[in-house]
Amino acid sequence: MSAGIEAIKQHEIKDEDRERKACLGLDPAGFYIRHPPPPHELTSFITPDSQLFHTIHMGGAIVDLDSYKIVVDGLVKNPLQFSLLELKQFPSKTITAFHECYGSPLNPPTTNVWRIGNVKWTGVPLKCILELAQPFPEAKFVWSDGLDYGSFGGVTTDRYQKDLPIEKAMSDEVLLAYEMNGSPLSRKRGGPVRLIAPGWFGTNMTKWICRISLQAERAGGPFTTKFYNEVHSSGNREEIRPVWDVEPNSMIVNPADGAKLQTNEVEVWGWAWSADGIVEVEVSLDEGTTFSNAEIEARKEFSWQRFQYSATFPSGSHSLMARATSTSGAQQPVSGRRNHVHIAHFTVEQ
Ligand SMILES: Nc1nc2c(c(=O)[nH]1)N[C@H]1C(S)=C(S)[C@@H](COP(=O)(O)O)O[C@H]1N2
Ligand SMILES: [Mo]
Repeated sequence: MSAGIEAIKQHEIKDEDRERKACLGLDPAGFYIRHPPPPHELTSFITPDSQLFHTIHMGGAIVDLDSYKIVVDGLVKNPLQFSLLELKQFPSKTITAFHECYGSPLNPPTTNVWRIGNVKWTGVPLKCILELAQPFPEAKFVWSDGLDYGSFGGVTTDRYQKDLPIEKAMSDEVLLAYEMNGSPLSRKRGGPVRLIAPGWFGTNMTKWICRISLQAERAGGPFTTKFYNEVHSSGNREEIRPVWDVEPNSMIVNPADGAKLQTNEVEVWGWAWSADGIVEVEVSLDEGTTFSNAEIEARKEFSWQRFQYSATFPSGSHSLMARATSTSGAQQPVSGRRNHVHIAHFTVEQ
């Protein structure tokens, strides 16, 4: 262990948190965001690691593989723990899923950030592990702890901690993943193991996961209370909505915003996604007065879906809008929310 890492590892670990001893320290870079490339560069169905955004709040955990284990406890009949090698003994599953960051919880976004990609995760369904642990009926939430700790937004915490309602945790798609796009998870991606909750925002997918705890209530740490809750007002009622499932969203890949085209025949295409899948994408060439249906590909597991609209455009400037509707009927708003429609301007110079 380098002297630098030792210096950073200052916090005390209590005996009941023994699994946290596998954390050798945090990446000294601390808070880390890597922004995605502009939409017109995200041309590949599977986003390579080099193009995928990153969000790390307090610093990436440096993990000692020899002592690394995941503990399962709380409201379970059969508490257990396992190493990475033991986890790999369970049947694995690979799921293609879009991966989206909500944006900063300090200043919840009202404009679209398109921090999005689409990747393949491989790991063990969390359900297999929970079935072994046998949750009591009172267990309503599954808390997940990461090995990272520190300060974010003026709050100090001894762990990154999130929660999933038991119904989502027991779904077939939630994984304890150890690979992304066929390669072992890198340290920055949360290796050796992270939680994956396809269809839900990235914030729920705890990296460097070291504890899974079944509980009757939502988790009480800052990342589930102070951060990552949206307040919706309807009439004089205020409703708190955790940042969980992803609302319909879409992105125009072609033509690029600002493109100057030498042809009238344009294949408009892009990606659309939501927790429950997209059933319709419409395209508007008159700023939302009239819409035409685009063709849309079926979703593969929890992937994003390609839409396409081919048309002949006259010479001159054009404004192009795409709007997605999800299975539940929810539709992207034109403005005001983080999932508002994408507009690309382009010119036909032919
Ligand atoms: N332990 C831990 N897990 C975490 C985070 C974190 O800071 N610490 N960031 C979350 C957020 S907000 C997002 S969007 C995703 C980003 O995952 P990626 O950087 O591997 O793409 O990880 C989530 N899991
Ligand atoms: Mo995020």
